[in-house]
Amino acid sequence: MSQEPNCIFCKIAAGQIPSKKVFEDEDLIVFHDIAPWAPVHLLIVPKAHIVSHADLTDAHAALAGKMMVLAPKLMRELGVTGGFRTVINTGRDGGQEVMHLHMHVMGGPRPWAKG
Ligand code: DGP
Repeated sequence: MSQEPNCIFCKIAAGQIPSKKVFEDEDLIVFHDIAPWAPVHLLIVPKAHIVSHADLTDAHAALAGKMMVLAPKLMRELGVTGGFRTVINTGRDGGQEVMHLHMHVMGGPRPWAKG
């Protein structure tokens, strides 16, 4: 599993930095965003250090599919019944701040703080 020593999400995936974790398996870790925009705001993060959505290749198709399928499952488990938003910010112009691929999954009753 490729890791970057200075990457905050690699450190969270390795358990070196605490997080409010809701799911983990061999490929993915999911935790609550530290600065939530919505009542439930999760980050679905591959454990491997992939910089952004723009770095995905055909070899990542199963991993990307797993992220997609996990989002509604976790929202259901967390009691989000009214719908949710998924966002992947990509690169500087896409508003990406943490350079380790992650999918935001946001739900819960509106209004939200942003968005
Ligand atoms: P983005 O702009 O898409 O790169 O979003 C990065 C998100 O990561 C942002 O909503 C805040 C969140 N975040 C940054 N550092 C941490 C951290 O140490 N812990 C957690 N749980 N979330 C973090």
